[in-house]
Amino acid sequence: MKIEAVTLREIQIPLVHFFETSFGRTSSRRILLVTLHCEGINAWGECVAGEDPFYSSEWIESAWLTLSRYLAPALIGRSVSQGREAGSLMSRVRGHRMAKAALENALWGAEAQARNLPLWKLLGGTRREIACGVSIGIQDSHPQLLDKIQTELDAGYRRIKLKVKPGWDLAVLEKVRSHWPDILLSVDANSAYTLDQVGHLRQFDQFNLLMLEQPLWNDDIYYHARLQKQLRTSICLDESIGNARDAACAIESGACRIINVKVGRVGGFTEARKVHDVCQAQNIPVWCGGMLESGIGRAHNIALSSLENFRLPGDVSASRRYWNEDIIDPEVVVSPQGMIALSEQPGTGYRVREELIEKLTVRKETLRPAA
Ligand code: OSB
Ligand code: MG
Repeated sequence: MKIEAVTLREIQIPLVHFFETSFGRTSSRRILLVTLHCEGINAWGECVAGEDPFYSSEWIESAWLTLSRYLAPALIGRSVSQGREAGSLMSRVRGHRMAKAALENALWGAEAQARNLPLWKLLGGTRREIACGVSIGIQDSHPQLLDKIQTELDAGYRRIKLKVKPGWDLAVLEKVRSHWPDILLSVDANSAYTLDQVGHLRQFDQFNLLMLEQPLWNDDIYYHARLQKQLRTSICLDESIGNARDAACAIESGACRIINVKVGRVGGFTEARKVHDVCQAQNIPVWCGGMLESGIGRAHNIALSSLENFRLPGDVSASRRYWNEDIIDPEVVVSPQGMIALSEQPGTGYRVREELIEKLTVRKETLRPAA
């Protein structure tokens, strides 16, 4: 399969409802999409870098520049038959894992199409359906949050995750637990606390949480290990895990008991599978995180979630929670039992709606081999 050209584009789409974390509120997304043009196959990838460098140092502008100057040129003109070959072609560039993942994942999709296989099978998945949870952002008021939780429970979701930060934590949890004493409930702090708040964090233990996600610094493992020793609640790491070595280190040091795998955060499917395997060997469950993806990234998350050690419900939920109209067909639907079925179709199993994408596109650049 020869990679003849790569198209980068930015689309803009409003979210159905704003999403607020400890680092800020997002109401509309700017999403960088890539298309690999490979001898008649067009394969799509999504870069999950945000509008701002707040969740990670990568953001849409750094990703665009790195893709156009370095990463796409490293692939264009090359004959590559497997998604896993992308990593070594791009390895000269340090970091920029979300930018790399967009291309690598598109290449895995191209390989699946070329081999006429569902992407999830190519990745080694075994599950025919995946369990879904939801991530609910910080709201303007407690009643608004309780309403949202009720809506998601009614829709069948199997785990509720709440964003927390100082001032939106213990009182919120008390209310939620008094309404729903038994639901599977977790919280995500996105690094909003420090180790000297251990006394405060220990109070989370009374709420029987499935996990406390990324309480401390985004790049830290060591102090999470110190914290985990003082908590009954299981810590889950998200931001801190950039590759399989980080996962091994976090597990060995006791920094967490659960790991959130985001394919963009670790640089693509190849590394995501390695993180999965390291965790599986140590009996640490993983689940698939989300980055408010469009259907293209969402379809990739679904395929990844079919691997065996994705044992907890992920943040992979229905298209309609995010978008009035998704850019794939069919859109992602979640059953009343809170499950998403894997498709038997070759590739991702979702058709990319190119006409709609064209309408949403605000910039576009096609990179071809230098003459
Ligand atoms: O920390 O998991 C996170 C969204 C943007 C950035 C970071 C995170 C999130 C989410 C949203 O929690 C998950 C989703 O896509 O629904
Ligand atoms: Mg998180």
